[in-house]
Amino acid sequence: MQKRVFSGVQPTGTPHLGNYLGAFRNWVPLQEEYETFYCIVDLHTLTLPWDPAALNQRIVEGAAALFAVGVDPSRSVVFRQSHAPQHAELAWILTCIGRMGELRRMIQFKEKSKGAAESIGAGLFTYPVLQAADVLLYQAHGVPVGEDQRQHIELMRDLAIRFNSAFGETFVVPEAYIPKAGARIMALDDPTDKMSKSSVRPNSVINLTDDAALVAKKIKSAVTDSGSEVVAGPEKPALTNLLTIFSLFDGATIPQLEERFAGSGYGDFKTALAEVVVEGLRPIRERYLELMGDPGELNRLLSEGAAAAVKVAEGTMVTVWERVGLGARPGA
Ligand code: ATP
Ligand code: LTN
Repeated sequence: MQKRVFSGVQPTGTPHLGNYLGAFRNWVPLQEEYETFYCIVDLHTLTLPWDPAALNQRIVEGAAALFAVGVDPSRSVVFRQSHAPQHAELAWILTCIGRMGELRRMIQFKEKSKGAAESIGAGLFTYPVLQAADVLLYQAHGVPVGEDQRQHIELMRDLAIRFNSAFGETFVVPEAYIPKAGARIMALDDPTDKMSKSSVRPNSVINLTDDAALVAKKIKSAVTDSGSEVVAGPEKPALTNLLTIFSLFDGATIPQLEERFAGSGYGDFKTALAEVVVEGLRPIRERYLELMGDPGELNRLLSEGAAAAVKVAEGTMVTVWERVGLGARPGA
Protein backbone atom coordinates (compact mmCIF):
# COMPACT_ATOMS: atom_id res chain seq x y z
CA MET A 1 0.00 0.00 0.00
CA GLN A 2 1.20 3.49 -0.82
CA LYS A 3 2.23 5.41 2.29
CA ARG A 4 0.09 8.33 3.36
CA VAL A 5 0.69 11.90 4.35
CA PHE A 6 -1.76 14.13 6.24
CA SER A 7 -1.61 17.81 7.05
CA GLY A 8 -4.00 20.58 7.98
CA VAL A 9 -4.46 24.30 7.81
CA GLN A 10 -6.77 26.40 9.94
CA PRO A 11 -9.24 28.66 8.09
CA THR A 12 -8.40 31.56 10.38
CA GLY A 13 -7.30 34.13 7.81
CA THR A 14 -5.40 34.68 4.61
CA PRO A 15 -2.50 32.23 4.32
CA HIS A 16 0.90 33.93 4.47
CA LEU A 17 4.49 33.45 3.44
CA GLY A 18 5.22 31.41 6.60
CA ASN A 19 2.43 28.94 5.85
CA TYR A 20 3.69 28.69 2.29
CA LEU A 21 7.43 28.28 2.94
CA GLY A 22 7.07 26.22 6.11
CA ALA A 23 4.27 23.93 4.95
CA PHE A 24 2.25 24.25 1.72
CA ARG A 25 5.12 24.27 -0.75
CA ASN A 26 6.31 20.97 0.71
CA TRP A 27 2.86 19.46 0.34
CA VAL A 28 3.08 19.63 -3.44
CA PRO A 29 6.06 17.29 -4.18
CA LEU A 30 4.73 14.75 -1.64
CA GLN A 31 1.87 14.11 -4.07
CA GLU A 32 4.36 12.22 -6.28
CA GLU A 33 5.23 9.62 -3.69
CA TYR A 34 2.38 9.43 -1.21
CA GLU A 35 -1.36 9.27 -0.95
CA THR A 36 -1.91 12.82 0.32
CA PHE A 37 -4.70 14.13 2.55
CA TYR A 38 -4.88 17.88 3.10
CA CYS A 39 -7.55 19.17 5.41
CA ILE A 40 -9.06 22.57 6.14
CA VAL A 41 -9.38 22.11 9.90
CA ASP A 42 -12.50 24.14 10.55
CA LEU A 43 -13.30 22.51 13.91
CA HIS A 44 -9.91 23.61 15.21
CA THR A 45 -10.87 27.18 14.37
CA LEU A 46 -13.65 27.03 16.97
CA THR A 47 -11.05 26.82 19.76
CA LEU A 48 -10.61 30.60 19.80
CA PRO A 49 -13.30 33.26 19.29
CA TRP A 50 -14.43 33.24 15.64
CA ASP A 51 -16.81 35.07 13.33
CA PRO A 52 -19.62 32.73 12.21
CA ALA A 53 -20.50 35.06 9.34
CA ALA A 54 -16.97 34.79 7.89
CA LEU A 55 -16.10 31.15 8.58
CA ASN A 56 -17.48 29.60 5.40
CA GLN A 57 -15.72 32.16 3.25
CA ARG A 58 -12.45 31.47 5.09
CA ILE A 59 -12.78 27.76 4.42
CA VAL A 60 -13.23 28.33 0.69
CA GLU A 61 -10.24 30.70 0.72
CA GLY A 62 -8.14 28.03 2.43
CA ALA A 63 -8.99 25.53 -0.29
CA ALA A 64 -8.22 28.09 -3.01
CA ALA A 65 -4.83 28.78 -1.44
CA LEU A 66 -3.93 25.09 -1.44
CA PHE A 67 -4.96 24.58 -5.06
CA ALA A 68 -3.17 27.81 -6.02
CA VAL A 69 0.19 26.60 -4.67
CA GLY A 70 -0.11 23.37 -6.65
CA VAL A 71 -2.06 20.90 -4.52
CA ASP A 72 -3.87 18.94 -7.23
CA PRO A 73 -7.42 17.78 -6.46
CA SER A 74 -7.00 14.82 -8.80
CA ARG A 75 -4.03 13.57 -6.77
CA SER A 76 -4.79 14.76 -3.23
CA VAL A 77 -7.82 14.42 -1.01
CA VAL A 78 -8.64 18.00 0.01
CA PHE A 79 -11.57 18.40 2.39
CA ARG A 80 -13.14 20.17 5.34
CA GLN A 81 -12.60 18.50 8.69
CA SER A 82 -16.22 19.08 9.78
CA HIS A 83 -17.45 17.11 6.75
CA ALA A 84 -15.89 13.91 8.11
CA PRO A 85 -17.62 13.43 11.49
CA GLN A 86 -15.14 10.68 12.41
CA HIS A 87 -12.62 13.40 13.38
CA ALA A 88 -14.75 14.57 16.31
CA GLU A 89 -15.66 10.99 17.26
CA LEU A 90 -12.08 9.76 17.39
CA ALA A 91 -11.04 12.95 19.19
CA TRP A 92 -13.43 12.01 22.00
CA ILE A 93 -11.95 8.52 22.39
CA LEU A 94 -8.43 9.93 22.38
CA THR A 95 -9.44 12.62 24.89
CA CYS A 96 -10.29 9.78 27.25
CA ILE A 97 -6.81 8.28 26.97
CA GLY A 98 -5.05 11.66 26.94
CA ARG A 99 -3.68 13.06 30.18
CA MET A 100 -4.12 16.48 31.77
CA GLY A 101 -0.39 16.69 32.47
CA GLU A 102 0.73 16.12 28.89
CA LEU A 103 -1.80 18.61 27.51
CA ARG A 104 -0.82 21.22 30.08
CA ARG A 105 2.76 21.06 28.77
CA MET A 106 1.78 22.11 25.23
CA ILE A 107 3.58 25.34 24.37
CA GLN A 108 0.87 26.50 21.96
CA PHE A 109 -1.77 26.13 24.68
CA LYS A 110 0.39 28.04 27.15
CA GLU A 111 0.95 30.84 24.64
CA LYS A 112 -2.60 31.11 23.39
CA SER A 113 -4.18 30.95 26.86
CA LYS A 114 -1.79 33.49 28.38
CA GLY A 115 -3.50 35.79 30.85
CA ALA A 116 -6.85 33.98 30.66
CA ALA A 117 -6.12 30.54 32.08
CA GLU A 118 -9.45 29.91 33.83
CA SER A 119 -11.74 31.50 31.24
CA ILE A 120 -10.13 30.01 28.13
CA GLY A 121 -12.27 27.55 26.15
CA ALA A 122 -11.74 23.89 27.05
CA GLY A 123 -11.40 23.15 23.32
CA LEU A 124 -8.12 25.05 23.21
CA PHE A 125 -6.79 22.65 25.86
CA THR A 126 -7.80 19.53 23.93
CA TYR A 127 -6.86 21.05 20.54
CA PRO A 128 -3.85 18.71 20.07
CA VAL A 129 -6.04 15.66 20.70
CA LEU A 130 -8.32 16.61 17.81
CA GLN A 131 -5.16 17.13 15.75
CA ALA A 132 -4.02 13.61 16.69
CA ALA A 133 -7.39 12.22 15.58
CA ASP A 134 -7.01 14.03 12.23
CA VAL A 135 -3.82 12.19 11.40
CA LEU A 136 -4.41 8.81 13.06
CA LEU A 137 -7.73 8.28 11.24
CA TYR A 138 -5.85 8.11 7.93
CA GLN A 139 -2.99 5.88 9.16
CA ALA A 140 -0.65 8.57 7.86
CA HIS A 141 3.10 7.99 8.07
CA GLY A 142 4.12 11.60 7.55
CA VAL A 143 2.87 14.98 8.73
CA PRO A 144 4.46 17.88 6.83
CA VAL A 145 4.30 20.95 9.10
CA GLY A 146 6.28 23.95 10.30
CA GLU A 147 8.48 23.85 13.41
CA ASP A 148 5.68 25.18 15.67
CA GLN A 149 3.85 21.85 15.32
CA ARG A 150 6.70 19.57 16.45
CA GLN A 151 5.36 19.15 19.99
CA HIS A 152 1.83 18.38 18.76
CA ILE A 153 3.19 15.60 16.56
CA GLU A 154 5.12 14.16 19.52
CA LEU A 155 1.88 14.07 21.51
CA MET A 156 0.03 12.38 18.66
CA ARG A 157 2.75 9.72 18.54
CA ASP A 158 2.41 9.16 22.30
CA LEU A 159 -1.38 8.80 21.99
CA ALA A 160 -1.03 6.32 19.10
CA ILE A 161 1.51 4.23 21.01
CA ARG A 162 -0.61 4.31 24.19
CA PHE A 163 -3.74 3.27 22.29
CA ASN A 164 -1.92 0.50 20.41
CA SER A 165 -0.47 -0.97 23.59
CA ALA A 166 -3.78 -0.80 25.48
CA PHE A 167 -6.12 -2.08 22.74
CA GLY A 168 -3.90 -3.76 20.12
CA GLU A 169 -2.08 -2.45 17.03
CA THR A 170 -4.52 0.00 15.44
CA PHE A 171 -2.70 3.16 14.39
CA VAL A 172 0.39 3.92 12.34
CA VAL A 173 2.68 6.04 14.54
CA PRO A 174 3.27 9.14 12.39
CA GLU A 175 6.40 11.21 11.93
CA ALA A 176 6.76 14.98 11.58
CA TYR A 177 8.19 16.10 8.24
CA ILE A 178 9.70 19.48 9.06
CA PRO A 179 11.73 21.24 6.35
CA LYS A 180 15.41 22.10 7.02
CA ALA A 181 14.87 25.67 5.85
CA GLY A 182 11.75 27.80 6.19
CA ALA A 183 10.22 25.86 9.08
CA ARG A 184 9.94 29.03 11.13
CA ILE A 185 9.56 32.23 9.13
CA MET A 186 9.63 35.23 11.46
CA ALA A 187 7.53 38.41 11.47
CA LEU A 188 8.99 41.15 9.25
CA ASP A 189 8.69 43.74 12.01
CA ASP A 190 9.98 41.49 14.82
CA PRO A 191 12.41 38.64 14.13
CA THR A 192 11.75 37.14 17.57
CA ASP A 193 8.07 36.55 16.76
CA LYS A 194 6.69 33.92 14.32
CA MET A 195 5.00 35.27 11.18
CA SER A 196 1.39 34.60 12.07
CA LYS A 197 -2.12 34.85 10.65
CA SER A 198 -3.36 36.04 13.98
CA SER A 199 -0.98 39.03 14.05
CA VAL A 200 -2.68 42.39 14.34
CA ARG A 201 0.35 44.21 12.91
CA PRO A 202 -0.28 44.48 9.15
CA ASN A 203 3.38 44.98 8.21
CA SER A 204 4.51 41.83 10.00
CA VAL A 205 3.02 39.41 7.49
CA ILE A 206 3.17 38.96 3.70
CA ASN A 207 -0.09 37.38 2.58
CA LEU A 208 -0.20 35.15 -0.49
CA THR A 209 -2.79 37.58 -1.87
CA ASP A 210 -0.69 40.76 -1.46
CA ASP A 211 -0.02 42.55 -4.74
CA ALA A 212 3.45 43.61 -5.93
CA ALA A 213 3.25 47.12 -4.49
CA LEU A 214 2.16 45.88 -1.07
CA VAL A 215 4.87 43.18 -0.95
CA ALA A 216 7.51 45.78 -1.85
CA LYS A 217 6.21 48.20 0.78
CA LYS A 218 6.21 45.56 3.53
CA ILE A 219 9.71 44.37 2.68
CA LYS A 220 10.97 47.94 2.58
CA SER A 221 9.61 48.53 6.07
CA ALA A 222 10.99 45.24 7.47
CA VAL A 223 13.26 45.71 10.47
CA THR A 224 16.97 45.01 10.00
CA ASP A 225 19.84 44.44 12.41
CA SER A 226 22.65 46.75 13.51
CA GLY A 227 25.57 47.03 11.09
CA SER A 228 25.12 47.18 7.35
CA GLU A 229 26.36 43.84 6.00
CA VAL A 230 23.99 41.39 4.37
CA VAL A 231 24.96 38.30 6.36
CA ALA A 232 23.14 35.63 8.36
CA GLY A 233 23.98 34.57 11.91
CA PRO A 234 22.70 34.50 15.48
CA GLU A 235 23.52 38.18 15.98
CA LYS A 236 21.57 39.05 12.80
CA PRO A 237 18.12 37.49 13.30
CA ALA A 238 16.28 39.88 10.97
CA LEU A 239 18.75 39.43 8.10
CA THR A 240 18.80 35.66 8.68
CA ASN A 241 15.03 35.61 8.22
CA LEU A 242 15.15 37.77 5.07
CA LEU A 243 18.02 35.71 3.60
CA THR A 244 16.09 32.50 4.32
CA ILE A 245 13.07 33.86 2.43
CA PHE A 246 15.32 34.98 -0.45
CA SER A 247 17.04 31.61 -0.62
CA LEU A 248 13.80 29.62 -0.68
CA PHE A 249 12.42 31.63 -3.60
CA ASP A 250 15.66 32.06 -5.53
CA GLY A 251 17.26 28.64 -5.04
CA ALA A 252 20.68 30.09 -4.13
CA THR A 253 22.11 29.07 -0.75
CA ILE A 254 22.56 31.65 2.02
CA PRO A 255 26.40 31.69 1.63
CA GLN A 256 25.94 32.30 -2.12
CA LEU A 257 23.58 35.17 -1.35
CA GLU A 258 25.99 36.65 1.20
CA GLU A 259 28.60 36.65 -1.55
CA ARG A 260 26.17 38.12 -4.10
CA PHE A 261 25.31 41.00 -1.76
CA ALA A 262 28.80 41.59 -0.31
CA GLY A 263 29.33 45.34 -0.40
CA SER A 264 25.63 46.15 -1.00
CA GLY A 265 23.63 47.82 1.73
CA TYR A 266 20.34 46.72 3.25
CA GLY A 267 18.39 48.93 0.81
CA ASP A 268 19.67 47.20 -2.34
CA PHE A 269 19.19 43.79 -0.77
CA LYS A 270 15.58 44.60 0.13
CA THR A 271 14.85 45.80 -3.40
CA ALA A 272 16.18 42.52 -4.81
CA LEU A 273 14.29 40.51 -2.19
CA ALA A 274 11.01 42.25 -3.04
CA GLU A 275 11.50 41.34 -6.72
CA VAL A 276 12.17 37.68 -5.93
CA VAL A 277 9.16 37.40 -3.61
CA VAL A 278 6.83 39.22 -6.01
CA GLU A 279 7.88 36.95 -8.90
CA GLY A 280 7.57 33.84 -6.72
CA LEU A 281 4.10 34.75 -5.51
CA ARG A 282 2.79 36.06 -8.83
CA PRO A 283 1.54 32.75 -10.26
CA ILE A 284 0.10 31.73 -6.88
CA ARG A 285 -1.76 35.00 -6.49
CA GLU A 286 -3.11 34.89 -10.05
CA ARG A 287 -4.30 31.33 -9.69
CA TYR A 288 -5.82 32.11 -6.28
CA LEU A 289 -7.85 35.03 -7.64
CA GLU A 290 -8.99 32.91 -10.58
CA LEU A 291 -10.11 30.07 -8.28
CA MET A 292 -11.92 32.47 -5.95
CA GLY A 293 -13.97 33.56 -8.96
CA ASP A 294 -15.76 30.20 -8.86
CA PRO A 295 -16.62 29.27 -5.25
CA GLY A 296 -19.16 26.71 -6.50
CA GLU A 297 -16.35 24.71 -8.07
CA LEU A 298 -14.23 24.95 -4.91
CA ASN A 299 -17.14 23.66 -2.83
CA ARG A 300 -17.67 20.85 -5.31
CA LEU A 301 -14.01 19.81 -5.04
CA LEU A 302 -14.25 19.93 -1.23
CA SER A 303 -17.33 17.67 -1.28
CA GLU A 304 -15.56 15.17 -3.50
CA GLY A 305 -12.63 15.25 -1.10
CA ALA A 306 -14.93 14.69 1.90
CA ALA A 307 -16.47 11.60 0.29
CA ALA A 308 -13.02 10.08 -0.25
CA ALA A 309 -11.86 11.04 3.26
CA VAL A 310 -14.92 9.58 4.98
CA LYS A 311 -14.34 6.20 3.34
CA VAL A 312 -10.85 5.90 4.81
CA ALA A 313 -11.77 7.46 8.16
CA GLU A 314 -14.77 5.19 8.65
CA GLY A 315 -12.60 2.14 7.93
CA THR A 316 -10.36 3.09 10.86
CA MET A 317 -13.34 3.81 13.11
CA VAL A 318 -14.79 0.33 12.54
CA THR A 319 -11.58 -1.10 14.02
CA VAL A 320 -11.42 1.48 16.83
CA TRP A 321 -15.03 0.78 17.89
CA GLU A 322 -14.30 -2.91 18.14
CA ARG A 323 -10.94 -2.51 19.87
CA VAL A 324 -12.27 -0.30 22.65
CA GLY A 325 -15.28 -2.56 23.19
CA LEU A 326 -18.04 -0.43 21.72
CA GLY A 327 -18.74 -3.24 19.28
CA ALA A 328 -20.02 -2.84 15.74
CA ARG A 329 -20.27 0.68 14.33
CA PRO A 330 -23.83 1.83 13.77
CA GLY A 331 -24.74 1.08 10.17
CA ALA A 332 -21.77 -1.25 9.68
P1 ATP B 1 -0.80 31.35 12.77
O1 ATP B 1 0.18 31.57 11.65
O2 ATP B 1 -1.82 32.43 12.94
O3 ATP B 1 -0.20 30.96 14.08
P2 ATP B 1 -1.35 28.70 12.50
O4 ATP B 1 0.00 28.34 13.01
O5 ATP B 1 -2.54 28.30 13.25
O6 ATP B 1 -1.56 30.18 12.21
P3 ATP B 1 -2.06 27.12 10.29
O7 ATP B 1 -2.70 27.80 9.17
O8 ATP B 1 -2.89 26.22 11.07
O9 ATP B 1 -1.33 28.25 11.06
O10 ATP B 1 -0.74 26.40 9.83
C1 ATP B 1 -0.56 25.83 8.58
C2 ATP B 1 0.88 25.37 8.49
O11 ATP B 1 1.75 26.51 8.40
C3 ATP B 1 1.37 24.57 9.71
O12 ATP B 1 2.08 23.45 9.24
C4 ATP B 1 2.31 25.50 10.43
O13 ATP B 1 3.34 24.82 11.10
C5 ATP B 1 2.85 26.33 9.29
N1 ATP B 1 3.29 27.67 9.72
C6 ATP B 1 2.53 28.62 10.33
N2 ATP B 1 3.25 29.72 10.55
C7 ATP B 1 4.51 29.47 10.10
C8 ATP B 1 5.74 30.23 10.05
N3 ATP B 1 5.80 31.46 10.51
N4 ATP B 1 6.83 29.66 9.49
C9 ATP B 1 6.77 28.40 8.99
N5 ATP B 1 5.67 27.63 9.02
C10 ATP B 1 4.54 28.14 9.55
N1 LTN C 1 -2.41 22.68 14.50
C1 LTN C 1 -2.05 22.81 13.12
C2 LTN C 1 -3.18 22.57 12.17
C3 LTN C 1 -3.57 21.14 12.14
C4 LTN C 1 -2.79 20.06 11.64
C5 LTN C 1 -3.61 18.89 11.83
C6 LTN C 1 -1.53 19.96 11.07
C7 LTN C 1 -4.73 20.60 12.61
N2 LTN C 1 -4.76 19.27 12.40
C8 LTN C 1 -3.12 17.65 11.48
C9 LTN C 1 -1.08 18.69 10.73
C10 LTN C 1 -1.86 17.56 10.92
C11 LTN C 1 -1.47 24.18 12.90
O1 LTN C 1 -0.80 24.34 11.97
N3 LTN C 1 -1.72 25.14 13.67
